[in-house]
Amino acid sequence: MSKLLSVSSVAAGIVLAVSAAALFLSSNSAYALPSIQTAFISRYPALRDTPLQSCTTCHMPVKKEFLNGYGLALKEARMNFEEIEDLDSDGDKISNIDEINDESFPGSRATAPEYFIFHVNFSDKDPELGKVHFNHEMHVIKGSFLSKGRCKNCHGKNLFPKEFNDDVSIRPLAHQICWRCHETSGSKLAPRDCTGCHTGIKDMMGDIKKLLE
Ligand code: HEC
Ligand code: HEC
Ligand code: HEC
Ligand code: HEC
Ligand SMILES: [Ca+2]
Repeated sequence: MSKLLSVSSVAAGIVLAVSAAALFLSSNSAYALPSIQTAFISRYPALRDTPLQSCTTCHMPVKKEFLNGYGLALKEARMNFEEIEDLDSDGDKISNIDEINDESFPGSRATAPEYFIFHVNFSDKDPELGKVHFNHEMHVIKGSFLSKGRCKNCHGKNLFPKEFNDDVSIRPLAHQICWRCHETSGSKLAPRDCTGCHTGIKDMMGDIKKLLE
C-alpha cells in the first residue's frame, strides 16, 4: 500500500503541475475562469494549499472545454456550490461535501487527477500484482502518444466510459483499444506485452495466461 501511495502522490504532483500550465496555455479567457477556483476556495477555505486547490478539481482533461462530473454539476447549478453538496458526482457513494471535507476529489474516483491505476485480480495474496497504470493526461496531450487531443480514439459508443471506475473490468476494451494502438504505434515505449502493461507479474505469467482462456 505504501508503494502505491508514493507512486500516485509523485504522479499527482507532476500531473497537477502540468495540468495547470496546459490549461493556462490553451485558455483564451483565463481571467474569468480562475475566479471560479477563487470562489471555490472562499466557499471551502480549509482547501487552501491542498491538492483540491487546482483546476483539476473541476476540469478533466486539461483542455478548457472539458469538465469532470463535479464541474458539469456546478455549471448546471450556475456555480451554486451548496446546491450540489449532497450529490455524488463521481459515483463512489460518497457525497461531494463529504469528499470536499475529506480533501478527496468530488469529480473523480482516481487517486490523482488524470492518472488512473486499474487493479486486476490476478492474485488473492497480493492485490497490487498486475495493476495497470494509465496516464490519461499524457495520452491526451503529448504528441508522441498519438491521440493529439482526439477523445474519440477512446470515448464514444462501445468505447471507454468517460468515468474512471476501478470496480468494473474494462478488459475487453483495453485489450482491443489500448493494445492495438500500442502495436501499431511504432513506439518502443508503448507496451506490447503482458508484463509491459501489467506490473510485477513476470514470475506468474503461466498462471495468468490461463485466466485469459
Ligand atoms: C470549482 C470548479 C472549478 C475550478 C477549480 C476551475 N474551474 Fe474552470 N470552469 C469551471 C466551470 C463550471 C466552467 C464552465 C463555465 C460555463 O461554461 O459557464 C469552467 C470553465 C473554464 C474555462 C472556459 C471558459 C470559457 O469561457 O469557455 C476555462 C478556460 C477555465 N475554466 C479555466 C480554468 C483554470 C485555468 C482553472 C485553474 C486555475 C480553473 N478553470 C479552475 C469550474 C472550475
Ligand atoms: C488513449 C485513450 C483515451 C483518450 C485519447 C481519452 N481518454 Fe478519457 N479516459 C480513458 C480511459 C481508459 C478512462 C477510464 C475509463 C474507465 O475507468 O472505465 C477515461 C476517463 C475519462 C474521464 C473520467 C475521469 C474521472 O476521473 O472519472 C473523462 C472526463 C475523460 N476520460 C475525458 C476525456 C476527454 C474529454 C478526452 C479528449 C480530450 C479523452 N478523455 C481522451 C481513455 C482515454
Ligand atoms: C496495452 C496494455 C495491456 C496489455 C499489453 C495487456 N493487458 Fe491485460 N489488461 C489491461 C487493462 C487496462 C485491463 C483492465 C483492468 C481493469 O479493468 O481493471 C486488463 C485486464 C486483464 C485481465 C482481466 C483482469 C480482471 O480483473 O478483469 C486479464 C486476465 C489480463 N488483462 C491478462 C493479460 C495478459 C495475459 C496479457 C498478455 C497476453 C495482457 N493482459 C496484456 C491492459 C493490458
Ligand atoms: C491512440 C493510441 C494509444 C492508445 C489508444 C493507448 N495508448 Fe498507451 N501509449 C501510446 C503510445 C504511442 C505510447 C508511447 C509514448 C511515447 O512513445 O512517448 C504509449 C505508452 C503507454 C504506456 C507506457 C508509458 C506510460 O505512460 O507509463 C502505458 C503503461 C500505456 N501506454 C498504457 C495504455 C493503456 C492502459 C491504454 C488503454 C486504456 C492505452 N495505453 C491506450 C499510444 C496509445
Ligand atoms: Ca463522490
